[in-house]
Amino acid sequence: MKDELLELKTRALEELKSVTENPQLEEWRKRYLGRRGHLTLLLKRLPELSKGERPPIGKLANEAKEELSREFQSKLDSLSAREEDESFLDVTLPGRRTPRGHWHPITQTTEQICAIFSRLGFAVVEGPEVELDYYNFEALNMPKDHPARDMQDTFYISDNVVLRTHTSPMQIRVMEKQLPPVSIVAPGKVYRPDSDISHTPMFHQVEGLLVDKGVSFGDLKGTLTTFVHQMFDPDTKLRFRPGFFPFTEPSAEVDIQCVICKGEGCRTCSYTGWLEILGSGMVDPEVFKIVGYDPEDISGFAFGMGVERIAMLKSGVDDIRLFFENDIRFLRQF
Ligand code: 2NM
Repeated sequence: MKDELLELKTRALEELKSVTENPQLEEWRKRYLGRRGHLTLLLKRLPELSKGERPPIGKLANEAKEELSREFQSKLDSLSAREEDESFLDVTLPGRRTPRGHWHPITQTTEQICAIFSRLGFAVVEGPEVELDYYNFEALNMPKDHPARDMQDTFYISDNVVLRTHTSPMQIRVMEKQLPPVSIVAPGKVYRPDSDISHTPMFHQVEGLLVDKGVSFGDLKGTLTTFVHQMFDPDTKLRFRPGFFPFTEPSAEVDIQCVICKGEGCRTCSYTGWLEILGSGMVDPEVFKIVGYDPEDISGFAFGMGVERIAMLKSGVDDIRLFFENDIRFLRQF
């Protein structure tokens, strides 16, 4: 039994040398030191020995068990130390990148529009979304009984307070405070109670105003042509069509050659080759009188555009609602 014991110990220590992983080590422990392990079973056979043999073999067996347990523990320590080393000191791991966000595509488009007008000398002004009926309608030549009020539905907060339906109230606020020359653009959220495939109850606009001595319709055309050429392809064709707004006379709708088919005719432009992107006109003398400007002395032009529509045309997105669902997989693409 003594030879058996020594041989067992040698074999166990030899096998332990080749153990490199924790599960393998656990297998080894079970095989030799477990309840049904080789060494345990051998110890159980001690009573078979004669009285004289039992003490020296017993001692030898206990020493073997202690040695194997010690070696097991030191292997366990070295394996877990190696694991820690690897997780704390592996200098070949790539660095952790800080996740980077970006502005919402509508914010990006708003900034692009405003940047173009900034370079043309326009100041960017912002104001309240909850607005007095006076600034949203009355001062823009739309008194309470005016049929033009039906042109767009309105969210009313109270009799005299509304959610602004356009950003033009800002232009009235600026003209009230400041004498000509005035050149401003007003970006921001506007609200109208429509909701279907092509309308959301909140959307974004940029409206602009330029007032000075001798401002002409030619200045309007030149400014908006420059804008379109900077926002879209520099040789995009434009078309000025007669239109109507209560606050401008004359008024013009601005079409651009379809950005998808370049005027050939496609689904986006309803096979007309043209897309409407702006409303504009010479400011009505009535509006100037309301803010205390003398229409005999100065003149001006104004314009307004929907930011979502421009963002859709520039990016090829065909459903406005995607901008408001905030699905990160959609937004990440901008
Ligand atoms: C538009 C179209 C035409 C406009 C007019 C004014 C103001 F205050 F000067 F009278 N602000 N914005 C205007 C003119 C807006 O949006 C389609």
